[in-house]
Amino acid sequence: MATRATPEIVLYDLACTKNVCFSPTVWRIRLMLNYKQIPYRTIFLEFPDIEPTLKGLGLALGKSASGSKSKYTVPAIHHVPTGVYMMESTSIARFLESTYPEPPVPLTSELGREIEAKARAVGGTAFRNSIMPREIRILSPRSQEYFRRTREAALGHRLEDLLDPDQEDQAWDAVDDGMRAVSELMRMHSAEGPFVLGSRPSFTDFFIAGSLQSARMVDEAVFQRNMKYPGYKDIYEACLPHMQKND
Ligand SMILES: N[C@@H](CCC(=O)N[C@@H](CS)C(=O)NCC(=O)O)C(=O)O
Repeated sequence: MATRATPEIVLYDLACTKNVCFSPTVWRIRLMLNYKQIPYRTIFLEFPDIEPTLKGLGLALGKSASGSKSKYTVPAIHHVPTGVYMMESTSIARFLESTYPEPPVPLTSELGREIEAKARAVGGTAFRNSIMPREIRILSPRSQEYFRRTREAALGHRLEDLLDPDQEDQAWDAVDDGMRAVSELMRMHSAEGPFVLGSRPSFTDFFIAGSLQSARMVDEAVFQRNMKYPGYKDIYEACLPHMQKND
């Protein structure tokens, strides 16, 4: 095993003015790297530099899960010992699990799939609508221009339109029952430990903790909206030791 001083992985992440990881998808991979203690270093890319940089590394686009053409995104990794370059968090997670099997991180489980699907369906829109208009505040001017142009084209309105305090409170109130139900699902094995499957983390825990940590890096109040649900809180706090390296 190489020492910590010899990175085996180069992790391509998203740049922000705080110089920390704030991407939920990159956090999932970072949590795996930290938990498995795989030595790595990070290269932060500005939004408009992601495509040219990853193209320059020879990465090719495939089809996304929905069948549409995918786009260049982070996380991406370079596995130094084998010279492998890879994009897409699920492919990267599979590669890390097979290359570094100890300690194991179960990538899927029936309960995990249910939690991920329900968390996305219940809280996804409120979460995204609270994060997106605040995320732009921690971007550089170049990334801000890219982010505003691409996100406002997709939304069909200005980012700031999402910041109406009453509408935002109403959106979170409307998902309260659903969030409680997902939180209870997360606590199904709480007698054995804080994680979805009990005493040890799985990729679902990293999905949850990664999203919460990314929210925290963007806006503490949005993060706290989630932390009032015990299942989310337990998983986040149990993952904290594996979120110390964030740059
Ligand atoms: N399917 C991708 C999604 C990753 C993703 O959406 N990454 C965002 C950052 S959180 C990105 O790189 N966006 C680039 C862009 O919007 O141009 C994965 O799971 O790896």
